[in-house]
Amino acid sequence: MRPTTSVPGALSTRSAVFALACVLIAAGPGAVQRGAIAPPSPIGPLPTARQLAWHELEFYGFLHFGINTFTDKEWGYGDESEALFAPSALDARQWARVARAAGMKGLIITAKHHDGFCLWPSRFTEHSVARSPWRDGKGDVLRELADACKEYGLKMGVYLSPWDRNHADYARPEYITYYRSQLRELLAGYGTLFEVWFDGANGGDGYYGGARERRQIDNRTYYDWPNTWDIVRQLQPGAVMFSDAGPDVRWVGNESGVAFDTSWYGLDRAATYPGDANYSKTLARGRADASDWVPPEVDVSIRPGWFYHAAEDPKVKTVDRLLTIYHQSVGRGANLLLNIPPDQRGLIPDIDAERLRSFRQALDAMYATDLAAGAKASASSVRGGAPAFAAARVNDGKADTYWATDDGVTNGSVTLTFAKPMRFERVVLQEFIRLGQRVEAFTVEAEVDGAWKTVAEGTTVGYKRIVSCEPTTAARVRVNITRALACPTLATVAVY
Ligand code: FUL
Repeated sequence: MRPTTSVPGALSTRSAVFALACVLIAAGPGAVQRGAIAPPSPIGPLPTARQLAWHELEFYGFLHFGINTFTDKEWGYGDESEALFAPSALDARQWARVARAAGMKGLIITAKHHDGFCLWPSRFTEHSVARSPWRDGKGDVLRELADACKEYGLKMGVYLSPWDRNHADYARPEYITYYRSQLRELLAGYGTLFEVWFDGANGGDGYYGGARERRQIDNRTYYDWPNTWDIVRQLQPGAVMFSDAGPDVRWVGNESGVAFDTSWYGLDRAATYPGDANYSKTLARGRADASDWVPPEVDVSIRPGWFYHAAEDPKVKTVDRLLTIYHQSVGRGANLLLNIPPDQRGLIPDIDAERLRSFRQALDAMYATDLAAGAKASASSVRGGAPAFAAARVNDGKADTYWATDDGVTNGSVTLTFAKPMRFERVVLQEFIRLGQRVEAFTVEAEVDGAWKTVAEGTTVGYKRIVSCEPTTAARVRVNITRALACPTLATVAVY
């Protein structure tokens, strides 16, 4: 029967929807679910699930450790005797404790550096810990690290240098088979890995099984990367892969601990390859209109070198320097991979460990109280007028709710009103990156003595952006998105 309003007692479909809407509105804003007003359409390249999980890590450690630790070098030639590897007190649990106390979420270790020496007893070479005096040749650094990471709740990653100055077959096709066999060993043998690190340094002179010569390879073709990457996808589907050019995480283009001020996650993967000499100059900064989501990782050492050298003990970076690095990496939407090299004992030196503890304390003190929590939030406009996208989503403590504007509205502002004037010097912003990176420019204003004053400004936001200003006391703070690629989203505005 076709329902009509003229039949008493019968409800048309239209009026049933109307009645339901009345019930929802009467029940208050909490009852109106997102979906009533559609979220913004995603734009540009988008992060995969494994990349989203990676963004959330923000900060983790790098362990450069191996033959170089005992020869006082940065790059071993590949002819070093395995007998040199003799840490007197190696304790991976100490590494994990230091990392945890520093607030790191994981550790990535040089399972094999350019010299070819393996920190695990690989079945495919004799150039490994199995031939060293350490633990009578029965040790496995990777195993000990995996156990320690598990115990201390850290994630683990591996660095497996493609360049191998020890291997006789390097630069020949046979070496690729060897490299992949080693990779499989690592991927299958040590539990879940969060990141696999493919270094860009390649070719040149080396021992090469006694040949002692110079060998060049073609970066673009020799490694046949797509097929190596497939192995990682098969054996560790949750792991991101780092290289100069991705595929999941890209190099930031320098080793001094600084991400670009304007930092887009987009990179045209097809336009580059690991070891691309032009990469730092042209591609490292990312592009708004590129096709792939490949966010930058900032790798930097707490010391001048990557490996431990006693002579560098007085040169461990200061807390101030580490804080600057943090703000120029995590504060610019990149992740921070901070190298903390173990010494000849196989321990992270006290001086580094102490520095990291002080760094963490300083950071925790800086970000102890978010003044935005509990502030009243209002916005210039709200997407569809819907509570699901209201200003209050920026300070509800949830990363998966966000303020958004209507389609076509590419600027707007969120104002936070505190119960009383508050002194602050930092503002943290986060976009809801599942919908893409959208913000191109923003300013932060404070209402001082009744007048709005710009205290900070910036360009891209992405997963996280931290801007600082002169210490300012104000009862109201306003974040203006002045330019965006599409209607902007803000998941977080925090004030410290
Ligand atoms: C570079 C390497 O050559 C260094 O030795 C170090 O491992 C650094 C992280 O990457 O390309």
